[in-house]
Amino acid sequence: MKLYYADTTVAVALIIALKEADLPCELVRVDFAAGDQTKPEFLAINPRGRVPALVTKQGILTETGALLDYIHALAPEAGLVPEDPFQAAKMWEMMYYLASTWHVNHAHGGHGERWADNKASHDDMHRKAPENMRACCAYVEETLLKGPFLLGDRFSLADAYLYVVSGWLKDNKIDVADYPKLTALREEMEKRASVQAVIAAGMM
Ligand SMILES: N[C@@H](CCC(=O)N[C@@H](CS)C(=O)NCC(=O)O)C(=O)O
Repeated sequence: MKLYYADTTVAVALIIALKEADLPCELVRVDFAAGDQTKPEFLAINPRGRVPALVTKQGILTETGALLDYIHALAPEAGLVPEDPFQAAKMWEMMYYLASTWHVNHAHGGHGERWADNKASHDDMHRKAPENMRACCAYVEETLLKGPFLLGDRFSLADAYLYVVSGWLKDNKIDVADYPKLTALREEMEKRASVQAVIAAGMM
């Protein structure tokens, strides 16, 4: 398998999950600063110009949630998804929330051009993003996150996802210390070899 990723992006959650599952995978860094995600070579992999993209023997897969589920399916013995159906659904609840709301709210802060053409509109979205991200943090902190991991004492795929996207809060000038459970999750994650490896590689 070959995973296309860029540093600090949601694709790093896949790298953490691959390490947790002990699955071999070639990593291909897409240089966003050089605009490699917009070049024909990468668009042939993912025409939307986004990471992550995973090349498998059967074809190419995109979308973080689908890829995380694929990693679990390849290595169920790693126990990255709870066996209990309710607990598994709680994990998916967080992952769908991160994909559909957290990630999208964050993107409004720096990628207003995806939704509007006028600079004034981009500036307005940029100003509004911290408020929306604070609402996301409060919802995760007060409603979803049990602590220290999402589901309590056991690690699951959603923790890798939340760890990576909560690293983006500094872009919104939000101090994660304002959210004690989120802070505890980040500390717990940073004790894991998988996370230490991505930090050491400069991916976070
Ligand atoms: N829905 C996709 C979103 C992927 C996505 O937007 N990735 C960002 C990085 S976090 C990206 O590739 N951005 C390209 C760019 O900014 O040009 C997923 O969850 O995998």
